[in-house]
Amino acid sequence: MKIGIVGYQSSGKSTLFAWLSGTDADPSLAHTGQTAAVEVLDPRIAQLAEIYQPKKITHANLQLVDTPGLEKGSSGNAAHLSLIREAGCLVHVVDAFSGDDPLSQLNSFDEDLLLADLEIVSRRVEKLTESVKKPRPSREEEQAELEALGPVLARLEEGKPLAGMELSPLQQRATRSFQLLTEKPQFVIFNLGDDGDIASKLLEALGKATQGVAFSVGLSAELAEMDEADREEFAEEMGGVTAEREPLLLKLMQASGQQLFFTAGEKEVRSWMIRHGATAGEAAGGIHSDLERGFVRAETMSCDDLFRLGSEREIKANGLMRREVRDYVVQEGDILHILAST
Ligand SMILES: Nc1nc2c(ncn2[C@@H]2O[C@H](COP(=O)(O)OP(=O)(O)OP(=O)(O)O)[C@@H](O)[C@H]2O)c(=O)[nH]1
Ligand SMILES: [Mg+2]
Repeated sequence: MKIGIVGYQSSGKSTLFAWLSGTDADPSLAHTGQTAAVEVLDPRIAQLAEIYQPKKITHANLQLVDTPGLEKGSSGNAAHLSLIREAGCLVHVVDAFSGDDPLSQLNSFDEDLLLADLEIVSRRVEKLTESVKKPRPSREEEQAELEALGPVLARLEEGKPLAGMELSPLQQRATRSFQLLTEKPQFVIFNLGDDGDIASKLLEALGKATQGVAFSVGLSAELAEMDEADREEFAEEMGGVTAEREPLLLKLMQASGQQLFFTAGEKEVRSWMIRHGATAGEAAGGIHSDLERGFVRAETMSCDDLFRLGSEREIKANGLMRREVRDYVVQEGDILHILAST
């Protein structure tokens, strides 16, 4: 899944992208967006490595996309919005360093996204309304689509994002190809200047429904470049406005509705990313399509149990190695060993 770094112009998106991915944002890709795969380093990998002493360690990747900034006051550049549409989750970088009110920027950006969705849905509804008047074989289908889109349109007209709305299967089908922006999970980063005092006020204003953090992207990136000795001193001097890369990546992963599971053996210890609610069969498919096709069972234990007991042998002795079937819903932190017939 792609995580789109979005926001108004000059809010610090490319600075965030460069810091998190370790690659400089390429200015020649400013209009098309730039993608990087970023390793998510979960601390449990080191614990697993200690137990299994593997030959190889591999980390799951997060796909980050640096998108061009939207222009304030314009209703959104269609080409830029279409790039954002491809992302499964939006990380909204808000300028909280220049003196421009961050909360009104946040609201107006959300409004821009909402208006873009509203335009798409209302255009489709208008088209269907005309179309169902004509006696055509597709009429019944179009009537059903029109009825499905009614409540979606009404919600957008009320100014509410689709993210909190329970969509019926028919509504999901009717909206899927639109890749609506307000349906995507959002994570907010208030990009602070060197003053951290406003952080708590900003985060409070976000409310419970939206996750977010407040720190200085620029200073965090600078800090990452320093050697260890200077780093601590600088971080202290900056009064806690900097953030650490690894925990932030884990937060972004969680916000995007994904989680980690692990595979562990003498050959390799590895983390994998799958969506919340995914089954053991899907997890197997993420590793290799052959494993999904020939899936027999998933021998499963949890990291917590393993770290507590110290070895797989102890896990088995305590009856904590489970045999799960294809439909088993994978839990965050599961260690899976997939058995498949080939
Ligand atoms: N004071 C301060 N300035 C920042 C910070 N982050 C970015 N900037 C400045 O904001 C300007 C834009 O930064 P970028 O990261 O290129 O912003 P962007 O969001 O990618 O901009 P566009 O791609 O043009 O939309 C640069 O001049 C940065 O130096 C920050 O944390 N603090
Ligand atoms: Mg940029």
